[in-house]
Amino acid sequence: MSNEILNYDKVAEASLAKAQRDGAETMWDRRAAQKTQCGFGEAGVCCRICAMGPCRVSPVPGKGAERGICGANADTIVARNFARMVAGGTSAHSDHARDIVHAMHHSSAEGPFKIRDEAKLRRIAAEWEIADADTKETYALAHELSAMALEEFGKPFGTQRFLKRAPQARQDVWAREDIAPRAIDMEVTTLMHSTHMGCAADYESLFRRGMRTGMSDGWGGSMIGTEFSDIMYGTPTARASSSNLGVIDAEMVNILIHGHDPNLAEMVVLAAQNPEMVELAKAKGAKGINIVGMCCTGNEMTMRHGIKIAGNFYQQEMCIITGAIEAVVVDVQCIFPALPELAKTYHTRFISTSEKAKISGDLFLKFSEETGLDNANEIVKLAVENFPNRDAAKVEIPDIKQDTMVGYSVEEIINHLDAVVNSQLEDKLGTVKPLTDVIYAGVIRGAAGVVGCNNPKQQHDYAHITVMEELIKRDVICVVTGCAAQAAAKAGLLTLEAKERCGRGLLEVCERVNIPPVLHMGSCVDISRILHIVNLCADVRGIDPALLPVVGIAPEWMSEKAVSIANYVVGSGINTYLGVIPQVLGSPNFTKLLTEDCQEFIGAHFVFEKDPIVMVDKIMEDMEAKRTALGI
Ligand code: BF8
Ligand code: SF4
Repeated sequence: MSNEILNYDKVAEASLAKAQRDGAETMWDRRAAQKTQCGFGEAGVCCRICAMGPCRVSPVPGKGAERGICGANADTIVARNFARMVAGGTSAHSDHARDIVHAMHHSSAEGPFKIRDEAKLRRIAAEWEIADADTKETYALAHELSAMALEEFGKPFGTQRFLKRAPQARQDVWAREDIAPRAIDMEVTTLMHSTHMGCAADYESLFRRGMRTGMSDGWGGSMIGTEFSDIMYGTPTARASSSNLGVIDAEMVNILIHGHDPNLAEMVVLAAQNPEMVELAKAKGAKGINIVGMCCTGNEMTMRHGIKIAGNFYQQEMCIITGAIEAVVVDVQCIFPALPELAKTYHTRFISTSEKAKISGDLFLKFSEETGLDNANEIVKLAVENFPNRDAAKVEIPDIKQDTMVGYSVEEIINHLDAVVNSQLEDKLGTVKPLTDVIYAGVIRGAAGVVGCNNPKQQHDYAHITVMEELIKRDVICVVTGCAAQAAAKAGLLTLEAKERCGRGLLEVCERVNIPPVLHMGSCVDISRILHIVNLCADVRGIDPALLPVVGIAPEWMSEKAVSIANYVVGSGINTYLGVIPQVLGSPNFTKLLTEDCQEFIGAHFVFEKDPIVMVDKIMEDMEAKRTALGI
């Protein structure tokens, strides 16, 4: 086991030492067992798309086989593999969104699935041009809107409805380059078809089709996921929470909710508030029920309820290793298949709930929109009844937690801006103009969206935190989602006090607007919130977002979803910096297309840079060049 990679993390070392004592296997043992990773796979030049293969071509031109059996060269193979990652990522985000829309379809005044933000329901309905959006009965409108949203996945004609949120200049680029996404399922299907054996072989064409598919994620699935979750469960507002493994409470029944989809988690939180359940917990010797969150489910629940954040992606095993988790409840995505086996080392029950992500080894309890609250009640009861089985000798919870502020939706950021600029006026301005004013005035130099996962190719959280700390020092405001947001929470960057770690300009903005310099905007589907606010800023200024000094950054990404995100962020005109190099270097042509050539036709490009300090230097150059071009 290599601990070198974990030196930066304050909890990992003790946690992994405990794992060894308990005889529990972790990702670090499995990583060591992998030995050296495959160089062909790393370069993206291994193809197993048909059964004549697998074929692997040389990652170094002129050395070894240059073509697979069918004649596909490195450019085609790399481009196809990359495109298939986009298809995987887009389908994950979008299928999650579909589940949210289904839940809205089942919403009613009597049932557990309710409309919590009626104003937003009416706003989106009006945006989608539903007649009488302001007067229709709430649930009739919700059902009409959800039926329309389901069509966004499979409609035979037209493009995604939310594209109109972008300024005309950006919409023109999409039309010209044919990357305005059609129905989401259609984009994924077309891309899987194009990457089938014997279909597209032109690497640039594959890139463009991949980008259009990614766009159907950002402007389709993810945006629908965000907006419809807000309508159903409430638009997030700023609130306090706490983060890191220390939020697990030795005296309570601890339930870890992990995954992505708020449907399940919302019901579990509701069930845990049931006084009967709390009484049962007390009867079993606990002080109560403590729900803690992990990964994007954690983000969804902290944004809306202040649920404590147990940690990010790497910490899923460490939570169980504390010996104090009664149940791990999961839905979809980013869940290690190793968890049920690890749970057996302790008393922990592992409960998977989605047929899309059935993980064998312990209990599968199917969650559905029809029976959601009953399912959640069963899960919470099972956890509570498991409390007496805890082995006190195996309980060791790191005494590390950090206060944090979360919940900065676009609406909440605008509320904060309004509170400062407009304190003298009766009417709210309701615009992001003050934000663009401070950027144009140079008080802050630009804005960065820092997002994505953990990856053992980077030290845990080191790249995230270094990038954020360096940016705020240089007066760049950061917005964060996903596991990057949880890294920021643990490092104390999501606090009002973090202003002391900023440059003078950003410090002043934080003081006046009463915000942290790093703003928690939610889960990974909520990168759509970042897209939205950037486009509102561009709109206010009447320009293409590609001209603004803003960047996207994924310092430690690992998932296919991240590849999809990078594609739609670049497609939206925002340069995107990746701290883990994608598996494309086996094709210098494709690499050049991503890092240089696509600038010509999309107005943005990818940057690969492993060193977070060098990355920030590059970002500052990028932002200053944009400022100069804007004449600001
Ligand atoms: O969607 S950041 S490890 S949890 S993929 Fe997964 Fe990555 Fe975390 Fe959320 Ni996003
Ligand atoms: Fe080999 Fe071509 Fe089949 Fe890929 S598609 S496995 S390169 S024969």
